[in-house]
Amino acid sequence: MTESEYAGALRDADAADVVIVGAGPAGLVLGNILLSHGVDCVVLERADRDAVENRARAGFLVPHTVRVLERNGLDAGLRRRGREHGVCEFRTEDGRFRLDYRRLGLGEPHTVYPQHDLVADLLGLYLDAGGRVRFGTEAVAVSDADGPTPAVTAREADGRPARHRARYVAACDGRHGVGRRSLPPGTARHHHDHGVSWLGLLAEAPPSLDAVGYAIHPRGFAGHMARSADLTRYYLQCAPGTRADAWSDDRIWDELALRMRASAYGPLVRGPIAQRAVVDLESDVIEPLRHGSLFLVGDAAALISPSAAKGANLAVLEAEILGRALVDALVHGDPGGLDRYSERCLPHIWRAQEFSRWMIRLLHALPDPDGDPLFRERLRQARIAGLRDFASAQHWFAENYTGI
Ligand code: RFL
Repeated sequence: MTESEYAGALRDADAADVVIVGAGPAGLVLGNILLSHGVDCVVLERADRDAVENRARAGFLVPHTVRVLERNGLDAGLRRRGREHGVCEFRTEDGRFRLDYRRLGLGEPHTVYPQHDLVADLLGLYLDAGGRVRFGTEAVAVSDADGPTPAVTAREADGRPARHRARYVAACDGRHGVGRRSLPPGTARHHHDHGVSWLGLLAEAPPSLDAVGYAIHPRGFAGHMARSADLTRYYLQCAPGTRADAWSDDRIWDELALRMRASAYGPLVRGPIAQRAVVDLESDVIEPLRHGSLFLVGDAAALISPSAAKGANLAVLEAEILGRALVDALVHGDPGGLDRYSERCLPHIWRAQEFSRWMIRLLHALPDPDGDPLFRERLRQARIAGLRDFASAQHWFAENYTGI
């Protein structure tokens, strides 16, 4: 279909006060909050329900996220199946040390709960409450965001185009979504490529240790994070440009065992590698997060490297701030919260970016074509020794690790 045929074939779909694009953690927390306050909304989601409920990603929820879910009545599944987690173990050429971070800093643990379980819970609650989701519907443009009735043009599940009119549009559709593409020219996107790539792995195997494992090895970083009794996420630093299928399962397990020094500290529990993807460690932030009646939330607002496990937590934080502001505007006639949305979220986003960057520098000697590699390596060693030796550094780490 040509562009003009496409525009000609447009039909008006059902209108809503708020059109939410994307059924990830951001879109579904927002949808549930709006629905519980009687605000009419619809979620447009490109994927089908099965794909949405089975997209394995994050797993470490900070205490603030748990509190948001609790105060909005969204925490039943997490309370039943989530597990508290409060220790990380660093393994380096100098030996290993553990930080019981739940007893440091703010004195709170993470809750380990796989993101796909959280998304399935949020979706079930939203649909049970009468919420509308249009699966298989890809938003292709946001128009009239400057005016009082913006619209989202979408390719519906039957392939036909439709226009969804709204008072407000919440783009919760990730970094490649339509929200970002609909911003006016000149909107700032601050981007940083950290120059490091990880092979992200999901193993059908129980966790190998009772801690988050961070291993620093001359061959590169390796990480271990529990997800559930029979699923574990591992990371292996790899050369940028590596193809995800370049390594066999056996090579992956051998390399993980080597870098995590399994011969000294205990074997890894092996199992099939169920998912693998190369993650280039990148960050970006859009400023501001609002353009007229269009709001960016979650990964659409800011992409953050997975080094400090903050992405899903920021998505939930922003969704609650926007949800409350939309309720104030649409139910109580007070648009002040919408005016402050960007300035309220951005300090949290930048703080998380700073800590994620600090974690990357803790775990890698970053490439610098003009610098002395040994100098940077020695700085990295000094950084981790500081974390091992100074109580003040450990408290700072814990506060940032579980804070948002
Ligand atoms: P999502 O989850 O990507 O959801 C966006 C949804 O939008 C849909 N979509 C569209 N729908 C309609 N029309 C379009 N044009 C659309 N374009 C996209 C998509 O199908 C999808 O359903 O974004 P959201 O809600 O902002 O949530 C962000 C989080 O998913 C993300 O930040 C985290 O997963 C990041 N992350 C982690 N975060 C943590 O807090 N803790 C962790 O331990 C953690 N581990 C991780 C991670 C991300 C990873 N990857 C995949 C980079 C581990 C990994 C490997």
